[in-house]
Amino acid sequence: MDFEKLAQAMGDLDEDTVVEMLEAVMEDGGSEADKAMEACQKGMELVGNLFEEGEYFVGDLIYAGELMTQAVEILTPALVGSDSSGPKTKMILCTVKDDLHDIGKNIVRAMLEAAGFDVVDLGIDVEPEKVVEVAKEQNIKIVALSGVLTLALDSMKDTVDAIRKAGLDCKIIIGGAPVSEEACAAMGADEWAHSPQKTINVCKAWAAELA
Ligand code: B12
Repeated sequence: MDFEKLAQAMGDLDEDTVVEMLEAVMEDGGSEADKAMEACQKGMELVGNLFEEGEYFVGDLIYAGELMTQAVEILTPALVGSDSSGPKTKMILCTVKDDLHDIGKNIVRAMLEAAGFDVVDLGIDVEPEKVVEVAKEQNIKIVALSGVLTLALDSMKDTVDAIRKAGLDCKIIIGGAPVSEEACAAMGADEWAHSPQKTINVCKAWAAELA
């Protein structure tokens, strides 16, 4: 499979080629689904660059979002695997306030669920107070915050502050393109990740500590 071609087709928003190539990837059960997902994300970067250069407009971003969602739906069965033995640990996942991007969050949710977590997905543009309210009500000890915009770092910090101020004993992981070790340290989160796999490893270790 020519993954460069897939990334380019994604960047060109060429739905027919993308779907045809992804279906070909899934023919053997999806042994190369992770590489296909990487190529699709690379394609989204191309879209982002063209948007910055003024070649693409918001309508193209919306269409890119729909195409990426379709790609994720095709690939997810092969990506998630399943390891849902044992009791399920409940956790919160959401995209933080002022950020409407949810494709990455949805991938992380599918993978956490397949890894055996009971994920309370609060959706997008979620106020810090909502996270605190649900964590209190449902006695949740693990919170994962997603954000794609640079601005999301401020909302993440507000959410971490609100959780700490409420005195909740929660472990917090932040994820998405703008997060980094420095951002994590600066806002007082417990961990950060770009890849869903790291999130799963970290949350599993926390769940074991809590058990
Ligand atoms: C599709 C898209 C949209 C769609 C989103 C649809 C949807 N349902 O999500 C729509 C049209 C809504 C949109 C809107 C906007 N967008 Co937009 N969008 C994109 C685009 C092209 C792709 C995003 C995407 O889905 N990527 C694929 C997913 C799979 O990747 P991901 O989100 O990074 O997630 C992965 C990891 O980050 C990680 N991850 C994600 N979440 C979490 C959480 C945890 C806990 C962990 C551990 C890991 C993790 O795992 C995922 C899988 O590997 C990006 C370009 C890019 N390079 O990403 C721009 C981009 C993010 N958008 C951008 C902008 C500017 C906007 C707008 C402001 C445009 C406008 N003028 O209106 C608005 C903002 C709206 C808002 N308030 O949020 C900029 C952000 C710039 C910045 N640094 O802040 C980007 C980078 C484009 C660019 N280069 O300019 N957008």
